[in-house]
Amino acid sequence: MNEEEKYLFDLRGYLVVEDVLSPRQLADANAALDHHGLWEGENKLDYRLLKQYNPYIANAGPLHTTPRPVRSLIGHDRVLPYLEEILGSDLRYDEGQVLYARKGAGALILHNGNTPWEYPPLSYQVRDGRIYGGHLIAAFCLTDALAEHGGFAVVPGSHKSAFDLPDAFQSWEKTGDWVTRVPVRAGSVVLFADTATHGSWPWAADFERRVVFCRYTAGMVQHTSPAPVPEDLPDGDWTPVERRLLRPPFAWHFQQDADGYAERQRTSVRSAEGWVMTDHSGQIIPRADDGTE
Ligand SMILES: O=C(O)CCC(=O)C(=O)O
Repeated sequence: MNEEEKYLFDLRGYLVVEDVLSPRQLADANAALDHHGLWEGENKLDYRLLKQYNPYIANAGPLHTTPRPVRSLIGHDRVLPYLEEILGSDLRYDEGQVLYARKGAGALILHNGNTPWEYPPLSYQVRDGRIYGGHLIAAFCLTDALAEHGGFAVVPGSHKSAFDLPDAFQSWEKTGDWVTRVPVRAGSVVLFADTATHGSWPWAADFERRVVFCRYTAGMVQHTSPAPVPEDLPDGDWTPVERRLLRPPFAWHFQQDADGYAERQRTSVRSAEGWVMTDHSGQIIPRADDGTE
């Protein structure tokens, strides 16, 4: 994340990263999502979880059990550096799904915000010049969503708001310039802090809207249950980075076996050698050598 991106992300709670997907990646991902049958009441792509609020919008997943190349977005190398910077390099993938919407899909209520401060490990914080995003969402836009089409809605700055979102704003009963449209071209990613108040504008375009949502947390945090693991898709052909991203949450791992006691720290997605034994002897208070115990 360069200086300008960091400034904007901190200021607004979201950032648009353009042209993340190559034309090939975009075409392949869209081809894999065609012929889903959802508008005809079918589930031709065999999604295991389907959340269909109404006949015009569906959330399908879980993402990590879908076929490639859609599932490959979880560890996309253009997005990982942003995630690592904000969540730490031991981050984990927490949950994800494909959003399909067609004309007629109404607004999704505005939700979340810094207040009430319900989940400290998931909240947005800045300490010593570093952003700690808590719960970060990468929305891979597989179709355009320009201002006239609708799509992602956000209240910029609300990831730091000190007061509750008023009910009439949440329900869209009252709207105004506090809620923003975020026009995006297909292939871009909207990266946003889950604590930023967000929702959807009604979908007004004649073409189908498609977004792949990948949600991440710091390595010791879990937002959604059950935690996704590689075993959910035994023939998943997971890459080493994906396996690390799909590791259940923890910070430290204690183990006693024939080789003795080992204490391991969660490793970064960049560690080629796998788990690394961390020497914590510095934490043990040495015995005084004056004869006293
Ligand atoms: O339509 C969007 O992009 C936002 C969807 C959303 O708010 C959500 O999935 O929680």
